[in-house]
Amino acid sequence: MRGWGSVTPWQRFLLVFTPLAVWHILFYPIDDKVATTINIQLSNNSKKNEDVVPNEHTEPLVFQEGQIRGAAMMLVSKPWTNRRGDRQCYFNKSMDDLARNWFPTNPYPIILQHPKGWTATEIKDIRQRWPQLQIYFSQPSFRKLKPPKLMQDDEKPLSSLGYKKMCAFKTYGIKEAPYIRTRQLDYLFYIDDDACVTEPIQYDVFATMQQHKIAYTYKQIFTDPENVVHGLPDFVQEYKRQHNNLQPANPTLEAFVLDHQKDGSQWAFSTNLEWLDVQEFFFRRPDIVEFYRVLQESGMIFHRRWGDAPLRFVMAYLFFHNSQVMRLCSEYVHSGWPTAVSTCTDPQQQTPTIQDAVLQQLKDCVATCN
Ligand SMILES: Nc1nc2c(ncn2[C@@H]2O[C@H](COP(=O)(O)OP(=O)(O)OP(=O)(O)O)[C@@H](O)[C@H]2O)c(=O)[nH]1
Ligand SMILES: [Mg+2]
Repeated sequence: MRGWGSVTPWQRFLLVFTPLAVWHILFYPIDDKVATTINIQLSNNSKKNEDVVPNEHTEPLVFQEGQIRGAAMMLVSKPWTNRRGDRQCYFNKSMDDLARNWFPTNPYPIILQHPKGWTATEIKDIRQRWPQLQIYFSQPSFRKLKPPKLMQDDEKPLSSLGYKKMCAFKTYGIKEAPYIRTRQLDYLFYIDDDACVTEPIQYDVFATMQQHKIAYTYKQIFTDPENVVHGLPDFVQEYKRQHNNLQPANPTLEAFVLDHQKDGSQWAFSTNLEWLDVQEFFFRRPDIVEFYRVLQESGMIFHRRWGDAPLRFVMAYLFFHNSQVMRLCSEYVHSGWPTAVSTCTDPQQQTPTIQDAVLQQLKDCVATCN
């Protein structure tokens, strides 16, 4: 056996570096790198090196007899105890508001997601803090959301890869998320960890959606600027052309949008708070599945940072007719944005708008909404 003294510097480097490289490849998954880029780390609250509870642990959802199979779902940044930047709404407040303003009339499970999973300590601490909520924990994988090899914005990325993956996840990747992939849900309330329901919702939103056959519910719209929707209008026209001159399900809304385009910006739903009919969006509609396929193939979420927000808007007029998209009237707050004020005219019932909800809102605010 040779002693350390007889080893060349190059061999010494290999001896140290090889085990490190092997460890890195085996135990440092891609999503961790992505999460690190936006400062998503294991909670400071959990013990160092504490193992996350394995993904397979995901508990089956429990519903009461006859209850609609719906749930709220949130992609959480860690440490969960910290405010992200100077956001007026952040995870702890968002959960407090869910407990106060959503859960009493909408007693559905709340699924917290993180691509790195959750430790037993985090699960215990969060459940202890909101004992009145039915909280589940899951670990969605972003691995299948592969970016193209060379992205068009490579020289000056429009966003971090983590953010773009999040956009792809929210647009079509949710289909593969725990609980959705296994078809345990018919309705989904998706809420970001920096969105807060600040006014009580007095009725069962999923039941209303079911009753009126609503596919999508939203509260707010805004315009996304040209640099992050570059090519989207052409993509939509080309998509229609290549799909037997597809006629939009809501031609009036499409026509209004085309007539009021400004500076290349695009209308978008504030998807930090949205309700979806899961079967419609991900399983029942071959035309929508085809749209996701072509979108994914184009790689444009990665090339030009198209967000789920303008994409959902395009989907609203391509695939849903004018009474399938409902607008909630209750107030909510997102991040550091101005409050999306209450538009409820009947505070007791808080009646949502169903007929031509988007068109009505657009007509009211075409000059001022941003
Ligand atoms: N896994 C993962 N989640 C992310 C990433 N970036 C954001 N998220 C989550 O995705 C949601 C939206 O992120 P935000 O940073 O609020 O994005 P935004 O709402 O477009 O931007 P703001 O206007 O700054 O709030 C939040 O629930 C975040 O926790 C990421 O890189 N990886
Ligand atoms: Mg946000």
